[in-house]
Amino acid sequence: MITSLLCLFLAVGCGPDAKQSMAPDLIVFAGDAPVHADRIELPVSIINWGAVPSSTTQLHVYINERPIWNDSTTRTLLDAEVPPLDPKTSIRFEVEIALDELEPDSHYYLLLIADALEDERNGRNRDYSGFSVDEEGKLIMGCDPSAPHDGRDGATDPLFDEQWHLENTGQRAYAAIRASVGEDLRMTNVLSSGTPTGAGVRIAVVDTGMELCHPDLAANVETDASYNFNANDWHNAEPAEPYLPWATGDHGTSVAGIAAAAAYNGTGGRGVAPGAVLRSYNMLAAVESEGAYYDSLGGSETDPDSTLVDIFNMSFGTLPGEFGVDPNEDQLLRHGVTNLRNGRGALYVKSAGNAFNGCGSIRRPANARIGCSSSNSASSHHSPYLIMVGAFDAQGTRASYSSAGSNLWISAPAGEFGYNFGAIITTDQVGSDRGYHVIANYGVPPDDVDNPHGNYVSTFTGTSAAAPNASGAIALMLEAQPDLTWRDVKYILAKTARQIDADIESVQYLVGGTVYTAQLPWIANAAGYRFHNWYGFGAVAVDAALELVAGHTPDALGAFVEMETAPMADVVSIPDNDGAGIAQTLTVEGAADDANIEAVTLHVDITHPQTNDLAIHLTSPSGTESILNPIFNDALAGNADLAWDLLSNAFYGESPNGDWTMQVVDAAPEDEGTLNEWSLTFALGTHPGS
Ligand SMILES: [Ca+2]
Ligand SMILES: [Ca+2]
Ligand SMILES: [Ca+2]
Repeated sequence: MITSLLCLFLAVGCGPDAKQSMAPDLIVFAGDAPVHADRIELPVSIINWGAVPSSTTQLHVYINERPIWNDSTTRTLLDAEVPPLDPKTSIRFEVEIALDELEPDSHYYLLLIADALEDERNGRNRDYSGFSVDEEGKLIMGCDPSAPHDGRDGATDPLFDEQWHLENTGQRAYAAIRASVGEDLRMTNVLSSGTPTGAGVRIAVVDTGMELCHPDLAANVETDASYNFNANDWHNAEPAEPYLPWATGDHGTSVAGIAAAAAYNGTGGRGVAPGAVLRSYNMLAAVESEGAYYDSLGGSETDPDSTLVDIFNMSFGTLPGEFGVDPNEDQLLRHGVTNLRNGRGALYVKSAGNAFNGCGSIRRPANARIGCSSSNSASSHHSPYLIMVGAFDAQGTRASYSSAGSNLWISAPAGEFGYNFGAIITTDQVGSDRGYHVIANYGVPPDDVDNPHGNYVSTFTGTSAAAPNASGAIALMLEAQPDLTWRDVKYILAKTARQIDADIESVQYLVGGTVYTAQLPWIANAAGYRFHNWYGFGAVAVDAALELVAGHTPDALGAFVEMETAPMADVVSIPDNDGAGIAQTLTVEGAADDANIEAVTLHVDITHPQTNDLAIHLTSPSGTESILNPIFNDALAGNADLAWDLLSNAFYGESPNGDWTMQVVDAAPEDEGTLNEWSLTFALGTHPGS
């Protein structure tokens, strides 16, 4: 069950204090209105997702001239009291507004206020992008295809010079501090030759929505391929038009531009793969998120047909605390890598998470150095079918928020927050009065010479921004060689990744008088792959990846074999506050002599009153060590029993045969527990030249 709340991996964290959760408490949506000679009748739908406590709560819908966040002078054109609305119910009613109140070529906002909800900035009481009135007086909902464009020289992208993530020249990217030259996607050859562009490769942006008519996206949007899961709930919404009604940013519109905004068209910047084919599934805004999850990720052949997708961009996470394998989700992803792309397998590209700094409970000094919640601690994040993407900044080191974990595959640029240090410049909701910049007072202004209509932002960040950079890079690879399997793509990304931040030091503490290593430096495993829990195999290096694609025979990694060991089931005490911990060895035999590890999953069962005091290390027969769970992992706070699956990519390419050692360390005094059982599952192939 995907019962946990999905949340966006934008700059804000994914957790109890998250300011951007998937579901606002209330959603309001305006439909197409009949226009009379003197007035319009605007249908308004409101859905109470269940957080607004009772039908006695007073709701008001306002139509304002401007969003309220930064403009207290906005004029209210209409104030309508809404009939009582119980949780989990929706209502539709009509408001009338006189045409002589509205000005042509203007945009109007719906504001929903519930008297029981106080904070207007937390997404409860908030603005929604209501409607525009064009010059002829016609009402336009959502993205306006007739909105003015930049009209610049079509051979250029005016914001490209500031897009450090594509070509880092030490620019400021509208922030205070310059970027560090060369810390980018290393795609100089692609930029100078103009190819490949990702042409013909289909990317699904599984997200909040997408403005299909955005001037830097429209050319790449596949007609009638997108899907609005709320078409039945949002009156008059088109099924193939998944735009988001709120005015203060559409996460999916910004994610889409990073992967595949158009190039050489005289507007905005450009995407990594400016010729890729885009579609949007607004799963994160769906009222029924569980069905939408499967339908969005390759599990549906109609309404929508997601089986046609090559790359699923998943810039979202589940809230930490889902530790077991979800059999349905496992089956969905397995179906996708087995059957889609004519059996070559779809690519599932997922954000690692933004929880490095976000300790929801106790924050210990170690958390500042090794992170708060591990990326390994969320449902599905241990799936070998995913490509988990961490974030680096314009200085070429880990972005401050980027969750660490042995489950990471690769890192991609995403930056910081765009104030002191640069973030990502990408597409924003069309118009200077809609989008992320409405509530941010820094970054590229919505009237800048290179952003004259406010269609772009320079403050988009989080591992949400890293994933679409990787998706774009994969689109380039798939155009260059459409026969690559999903495993070929992972192999090439790992093989060509660029080591960044090479001098990270290990982190050691005295635990009960023993020196305990809580974080490793970069390691090189026995197959020659470098790995670090902050970056996976390193930063995506596009030119190098394309060079290897050119010399790589597709489907050359041998049969994909999954092999599970018998469990080690001796119940043993975990020594309290002891840096040596308890270690057990499990002997693996029977894999082919030439078998290469593609992933290792540890299933572990532990009983302990404070599982977040525990670290879990795994060492391969070749002597490669990986920390699968760091000490003081905030995601475990409050869990006394762990039946957990943890993925490590650190052993990629090694042989599985031999003695595997697992170590469990309890790093805090008091509270003692037992290790009950563990086993390993291997994904195996046979790699070229090994
Ligand atoms: Ca452009
Ligand atoms: Ca905007
Ligand atoms: Ca203890």
